[in-house]
Amino acid sequence: MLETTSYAILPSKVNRKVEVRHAVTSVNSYKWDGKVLTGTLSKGTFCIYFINDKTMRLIVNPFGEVDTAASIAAAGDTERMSGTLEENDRSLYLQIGENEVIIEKESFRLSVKKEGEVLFQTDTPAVAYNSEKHVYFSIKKNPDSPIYGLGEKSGFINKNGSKISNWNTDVYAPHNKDTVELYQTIPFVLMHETTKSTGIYFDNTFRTEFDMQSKTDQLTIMAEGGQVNTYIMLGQDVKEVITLYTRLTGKTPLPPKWSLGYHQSRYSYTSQDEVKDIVTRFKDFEIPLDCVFLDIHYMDGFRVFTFDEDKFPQYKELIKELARENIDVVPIVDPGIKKDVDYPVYYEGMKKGYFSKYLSGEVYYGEVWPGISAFPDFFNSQVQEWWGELHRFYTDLGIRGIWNDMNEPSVFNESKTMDLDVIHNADGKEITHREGHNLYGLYMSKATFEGLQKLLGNGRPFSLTRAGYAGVQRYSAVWTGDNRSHWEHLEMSLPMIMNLGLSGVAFTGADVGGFSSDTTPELLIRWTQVGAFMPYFRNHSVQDSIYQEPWAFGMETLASVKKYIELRYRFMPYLYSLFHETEKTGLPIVRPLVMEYPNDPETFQCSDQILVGGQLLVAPILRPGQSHRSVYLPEGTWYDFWTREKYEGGKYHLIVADLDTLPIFIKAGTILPLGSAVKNTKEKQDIELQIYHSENGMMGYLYEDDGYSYDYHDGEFSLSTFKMGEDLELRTEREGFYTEVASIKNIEIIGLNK
Ligand code: MIG
Repeated sequence: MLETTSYAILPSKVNRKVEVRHAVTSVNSYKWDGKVLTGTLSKGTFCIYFINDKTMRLIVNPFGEVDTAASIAAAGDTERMSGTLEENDRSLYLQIGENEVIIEKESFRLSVKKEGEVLFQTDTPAVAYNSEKHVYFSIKKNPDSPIYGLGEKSGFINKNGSKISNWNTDVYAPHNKDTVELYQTIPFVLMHETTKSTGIYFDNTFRTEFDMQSKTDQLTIMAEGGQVNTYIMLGQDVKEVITLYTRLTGKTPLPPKWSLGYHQSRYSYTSQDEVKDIVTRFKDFEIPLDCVFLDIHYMDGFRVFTFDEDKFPQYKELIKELARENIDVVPIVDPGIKKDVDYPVYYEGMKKGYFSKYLSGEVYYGEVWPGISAFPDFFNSQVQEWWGELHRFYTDLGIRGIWNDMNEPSVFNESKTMDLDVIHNADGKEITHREGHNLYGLYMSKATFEGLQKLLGNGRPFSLTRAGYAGVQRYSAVWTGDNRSHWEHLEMSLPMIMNLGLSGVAFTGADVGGFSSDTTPELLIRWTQVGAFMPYFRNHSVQDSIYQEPWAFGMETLASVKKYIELRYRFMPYLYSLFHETEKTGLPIVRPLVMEYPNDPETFQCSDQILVGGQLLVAPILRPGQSHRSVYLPEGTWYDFWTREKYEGGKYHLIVADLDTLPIFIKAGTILPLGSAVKNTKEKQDIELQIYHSENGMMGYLYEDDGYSYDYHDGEFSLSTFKMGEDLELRTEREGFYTEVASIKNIEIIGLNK
């Protein structure tokens, strides 16, 4: 209690601990098999190989043999490239592809060069450890260059100069710059310079810390256990590093189209009547809607895979009825299983030994919503299958999407989570919770997504998760947890979403309107404007807060909120096409400016503007009472989406944006496919092509398929490429067999002769 007052900083409380680190040096022996270099050091062992021309794996285990198995996250670690090895008194020289790796034998300092240029360099000592078996890996960094990544973190986009740790944590307290441990762990950073980008993926699931603060020219990564296990990606720019990183950890699969529509949620809509009422209002006000969420109150005593039949007596009919109106229902599913022998999920889980246990074999119990609960050991593939199959309860009702919460896992106790000495059984490999904690959410997402895939047959599932680890994008969309209805949190959501995207997680969003604390009409409008261009778009708020559905603040606010929900649907063809691109390339939907303009230092720290895909720039108002803001438009020509005014890039502009206006700019040369007004994504849209004139030619894409099935894997898609040159003739090339393509109803060239 007192710790939250000035008592926390009493002089007598300062306790400067001197930490002793031991360096790992000298290559004592080595073995080269033509692809993999292994060897012994002053303490422990090391291993180096390349999985492709631009990705090197370096493992150092100061305590014994290196573990070379690829983790669940690093699923793309399958190849080993061949090379040659040379040696002199001082160093080992590995030539692999175009890379020269130089390992100084005495210090174990390592660098990678290409055509004489240093691409990567460790510091000395490169590796160290301490008496608690923490391991340290130090590399050189440029004091002035930005560092991105680390997934879901608070603060601005550039992390250089800060110290950031990773331990999946449920944080209800207001998130701020110091709240670095949130729900996700993605131990990956991208160090960017105008001439090159380097990705460092530290694939160690223990609690980790990235220290980019203590020394201006050094990045030290610490893990509280395990080994130094890094993948170093040598890219020429940001895009290439993300491509390499998502080749390793996986890409975001194309989601069902309905999951890209507008979703309405609240903790909680507590009865079937309330759910119906919400949907009726959307209809009455003619606001597009794709999905309503059911938070924990739908359940019988917070038992997952049940309904409260007092509050939802006709839940089966309810879901069917909404399905007929093309509205999906997504229920929440938490991992905690109520300790109650009359509850079949608990009974079965106990009988089969599927809950997480201590070494003694005793089940771990922790308190969450349902009271004392047990926690499935998702690390085990039998448990994953069992869990997946349990979802038949939902899919039989017609449900096609699941929301996973509390999967850090969050427990109501002092440590906020499971005991660290619980042992998870990853198919025979036993790991402590201390090591596996950050993976719990990832494995739950895997179980959920793969279970739904089986149950839905040929349908694409939607899964949304709060906790995760690197690679989570393969299974789930991510929302950024319990933000608040604070302007600062609206502002922070931009760099947070951009850094998630730079860390491979493309399908993301923050609770629109803010989750806890009370929103205001103005904040709701501005937040809906931003939400409309986020990969995932859901309005959600906490139980005792003011209601924040689009109509909650009267007709004027409603009109503005509705305008932006409608705009989301107008941009749906562009967005869906982008998701298709993401599945292929791994590149995010929402991008920082630096991704498209890597040579322009003006973009390096831009936290308050986003690019949606490569051509659309959104510069929202993020402060109350403001109707003007400065907007940086990178090189080239840009058009204001609303006024169609032309702007020269490479400089700042003062833009006027009253409460009803979100500044949106389209790059000259873009062919933008927009869709006609619809009630939701299940209705077919007509297409309008807006062609933003450029003397250098114009181009755009439109990806279409049935929006739901996997038939597109078998060619049932249509990818149209539109091109226009000086003759102003529109040429269309089409790939794929999908025939029910939308009709193009209108083509307009913007900016001609202006
Ligand atoms: O706060 O299920 O982040 O979205 O509404 C406790 C209730 C648990 C946290 C989630 C929030 C959700 C809430 N949950």
